[in-house]
Amino acid sequence: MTRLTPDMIEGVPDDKIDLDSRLMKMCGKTVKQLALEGAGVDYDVDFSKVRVAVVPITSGMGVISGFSKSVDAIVKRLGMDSYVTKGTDVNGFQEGILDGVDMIMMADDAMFVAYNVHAARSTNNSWGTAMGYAVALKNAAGGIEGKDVLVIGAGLVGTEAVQILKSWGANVSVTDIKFDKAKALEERFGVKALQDVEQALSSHKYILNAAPAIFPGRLIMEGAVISTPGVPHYFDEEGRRKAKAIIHDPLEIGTAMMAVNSALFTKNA
Ligand code: 2YJ
Repeated sequence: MTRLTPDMIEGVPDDKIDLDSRLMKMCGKTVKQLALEGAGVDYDVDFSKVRVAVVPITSGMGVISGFSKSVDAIVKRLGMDSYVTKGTDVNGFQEGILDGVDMIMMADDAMFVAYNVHAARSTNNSWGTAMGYAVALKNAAGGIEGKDVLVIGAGLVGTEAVQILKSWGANVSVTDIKFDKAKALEERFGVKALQDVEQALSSHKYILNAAPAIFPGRLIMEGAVISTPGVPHYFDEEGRRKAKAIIHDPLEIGTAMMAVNSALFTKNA
């Protein structure tokens, strides 16, 4: 899993109007609307009574400057009542519990979770990212059932994305620079593993990229819709011109998806 750097999340969440207006243009929905759809809810939900503690975690490679503040801001934008705990790690967790919060969000180097205290259930960022970007792809593609979709990357996010897209009736192919990883998903989920990444790219209009990737413009299909949580990724001018939509943000879509899903475990809305 890629470790975010302060650079990547500087200014996250960006001006809300910016991400929401970009998403509106490409998908016809805001971040919150996409997250609600991903959680299986087709109406607006008032989250103002949901209290969230974001706990900075110092273990492993330590606190990423701006990370907790960004998560806090993203969750606030969904209308939740959120704050960053003063304490870190277990101390911060306990601070949230004693404050009576409904949800605790925290991340170390391997795992980022939204833990719903009442339901004793957590939503993790791999699923949140896969679902958030899959819903965005589905909306930008005008529906995904029966369409050929390429998932690039057979890691944690790619594995979740393959299952989600397949469950929506897409014809899913998966590719990975380590072909045996793609092959393993073929065997587990009955999707198609493709070895030639260039060939796979140039023959797909709908792509969910869950890996660091370079997208040479000559391989991008005219009108392609590329939903790409994977970082770093690079598109040249030709690729940007040919693609109908390139959906990306460093943190917000996956985080919003996790928070909304977790909140709905106990919200009888
Ligand atoms: O609390 C902190 O500031 C840090 N412990 C945050 C660590 C954030 N974790 C990562 O960057 C992970 N590699 C995964 C994040 C997944 C984002 N898609």
